[in-house]
Amino acid sequence: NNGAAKLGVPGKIPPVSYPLAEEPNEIASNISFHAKYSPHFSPFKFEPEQAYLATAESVRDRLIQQWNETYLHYHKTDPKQTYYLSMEYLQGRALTNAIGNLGIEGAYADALKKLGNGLEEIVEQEKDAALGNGGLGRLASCFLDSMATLNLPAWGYGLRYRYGLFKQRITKDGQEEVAEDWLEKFSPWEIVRHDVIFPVRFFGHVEVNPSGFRKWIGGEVVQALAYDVPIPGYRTKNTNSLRLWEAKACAQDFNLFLFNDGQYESAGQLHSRAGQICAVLYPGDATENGKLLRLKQQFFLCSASLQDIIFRFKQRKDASGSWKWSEFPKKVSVQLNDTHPTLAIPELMRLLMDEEGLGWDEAWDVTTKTIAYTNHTVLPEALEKWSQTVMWKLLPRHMEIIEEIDKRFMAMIHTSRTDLESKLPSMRILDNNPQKPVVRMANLCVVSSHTVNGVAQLHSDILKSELFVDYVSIWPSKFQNKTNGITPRRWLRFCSPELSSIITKWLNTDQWVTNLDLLAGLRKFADNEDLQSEWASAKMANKRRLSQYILHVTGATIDPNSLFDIQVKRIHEYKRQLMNILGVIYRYKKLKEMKPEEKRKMTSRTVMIGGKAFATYTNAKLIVKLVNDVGGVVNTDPDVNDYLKVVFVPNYNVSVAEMLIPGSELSQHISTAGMEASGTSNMKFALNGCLIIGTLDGANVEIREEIGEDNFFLFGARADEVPKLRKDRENGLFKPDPRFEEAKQFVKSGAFGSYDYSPLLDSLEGNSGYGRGDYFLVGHDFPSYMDAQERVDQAYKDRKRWLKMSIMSTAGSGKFSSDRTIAEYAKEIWNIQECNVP
Ligand code: HBZ
Repeated sequence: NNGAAKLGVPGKIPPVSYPLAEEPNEIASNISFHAKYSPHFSPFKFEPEQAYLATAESVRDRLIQQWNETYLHYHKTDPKQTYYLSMEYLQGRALTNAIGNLGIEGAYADALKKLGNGLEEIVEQEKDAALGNGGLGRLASCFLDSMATLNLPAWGYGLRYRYGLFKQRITKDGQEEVAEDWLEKFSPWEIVRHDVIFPVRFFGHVEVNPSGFRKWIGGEVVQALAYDVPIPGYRTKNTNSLRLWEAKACAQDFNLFLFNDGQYESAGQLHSRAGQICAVLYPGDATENGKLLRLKQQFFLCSASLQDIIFRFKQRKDASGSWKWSEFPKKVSVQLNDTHPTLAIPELMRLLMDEEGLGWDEAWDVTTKTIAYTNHTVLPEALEKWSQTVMWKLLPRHMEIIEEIDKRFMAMIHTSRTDLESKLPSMRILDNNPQKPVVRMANLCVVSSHTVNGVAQLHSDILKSELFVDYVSIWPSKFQNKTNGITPRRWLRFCSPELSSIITKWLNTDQWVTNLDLLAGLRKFADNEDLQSEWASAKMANKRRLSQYILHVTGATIDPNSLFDIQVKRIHEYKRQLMNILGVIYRYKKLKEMKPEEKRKMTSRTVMIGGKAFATYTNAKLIVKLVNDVGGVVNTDPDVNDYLKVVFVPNYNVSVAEMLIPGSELSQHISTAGMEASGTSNMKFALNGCLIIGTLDGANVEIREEIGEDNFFLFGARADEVPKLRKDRENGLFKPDPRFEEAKQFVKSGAFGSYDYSPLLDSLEGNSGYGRGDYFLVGHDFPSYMDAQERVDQAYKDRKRWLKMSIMSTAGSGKFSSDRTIAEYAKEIWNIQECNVP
């Protein structure tokens, strides 16, 4: 282990002169240089694919320079640093973001033109890095962007999955999942650090020596190898790192004897087992094997990251040339992105006690002052619980530590909070139910973290009043809210350059890109006809671009003059895509019944729905199938085609979002109140001047407050009404709206084919139980949803009013910058300051 190299501290490399190109001719020659001397294809080819890689490598040179300066500066100044631990990052593409943040898009576009290529075409060559599922993963990526932009010494840690989120294909049977090989043709954005490698153990047993010292030994050991991805800030030198771990076996794990004996599979068994760890994002965990693999992934991330963090802490010695462990929380803060990296808690305890020789109290003090936890869900089925049996097998020493934490927590309750004794069964970390003993990861996080936060005000309130209510009385100041945010760079400045220039022109500054509150300055122009007409043409340009894209990927022709109504997010029953499509079905039926003169009064709509369903989530997949089938019928029905089109947008991902959101006019955020922790696409749509139809759920509540209730199409039950509505339904008190019945009946009649949709339709019937009895209250909210849609149609007919509402949405979006969110984390949880690279 070469410490200096591990830190990336320059000094060993002899001075080198490699001028970074500044003007288009030099850049063009630099790109050609990469095409020639770091070739990835046969020579003499310079097609878009090669041009992309050469361009990316040329941009990467600049990032590496800033990156090295950042490393060195952090090393010298030794500030307190935050480490964001997340099993997921949804980075999307990097090229536009990198040149945009560096402020060299013009020069690169000109350079590429000289080489006969268009920048737009080149950036399309890049595959999305989709190392995440949805909102939680994309949030982590937005946070990285803001941490670098705010010059915060903060790093991300994650896993380098070989196959990220699957590619969604739509066939006649609905969704099909295909492995997505984002590394197939090499990623220019990752740099392997062959010198940054740590051992990670699994299985084995705990050995106790005569003095009572405990040590975890045996089992199997794999190596965690670091791959670093540069994270440039916007117009700043600070370039942080996203460190992704890959699992590797050692050469000595390859059994040459067996291989030479012809037993090829046995010979490479350890290599193939190591390879499984980072093979896929979220391996199916329906089987015992799947569960074990997912737990291995989680521990692998935690152990490698903490070893690296401790190594760095020890490198940055104080003046006396050593370190004090009590200083650790003053130099290190660790944020857990949901419970997925919870094992960081017992692993930090183990490293401090068994490897560094600290006693329990000292180790516990360091751990609890270091770790903070973000919760992203209150859905009971999404709260992680790990089988104690599996944990004892895979991580015996960690289970000892978890038992001890649990024991000490109980002792504390018995001695100082006897009033909570009756609550202990649900507050404990261990659930020792003999049928199925489990570890409750969220409870472990709450007990062991100095801070616990929710991701929107309503969600944080629910955490305090329901999920974690009993802990609040012990540690009232432990609980905070940190309303999510999105990066305005990717989600406005780069994805909608047209609208961005208009904003810059009217605000007379481009400072809004890093100070999003300045958008409020647009309010006073919301009625201005000139702004409105510029706004409308930027929107129209984006709608045209989107129409071309839809034609390209689905073959559907859509009219850019129709209202573009979009719902894109993971498919889940609580997000209620089913309510959306039933509304469309009702609309279609009515259109078919109308006389031509009645039809002509209707607002013409294009409804786009997109999102991936988890591979084993049957009802979610049925929703995908239904939307596609409805599209198939509606889009080929000449009776309605001037008024309605329904498109399922395949393979929704970050890049597709960058195309859809700027072209949207109405977006749907219609989850059952209390179930969507925050939502973040709602913020992206509002920022792009798209109006929201939505429930009072998650961040919708705050968005509506910021942009004004007149600019938000609200409907549906409030979170506090939901429990009673479910009860009422059980008691037979629910009376369905005729429109709801008519829509369901129309599906049953076979209007969209003979496919068996009964599991979906049945989920809306009955009166009890989860997944039955319309748990998500689609029936209850349907009439107010349809009324809100009626208000949308009316509002769209008044062009001036609509444009004003659209401008007001953008103007009111300042709060939802992830810069604001991250500044709050830095000040109120991490206690870190900016560390500007000179
Ligand atoms: O996190 C989402 C919430 O549903 C959404 O409301 C919120 O805005 C967002 C960011 O805070 N949660 C997820 O995206 N969750 C997951 O993707 C997930 C992944 C693996 C799991 C469980 C959940 O095991």
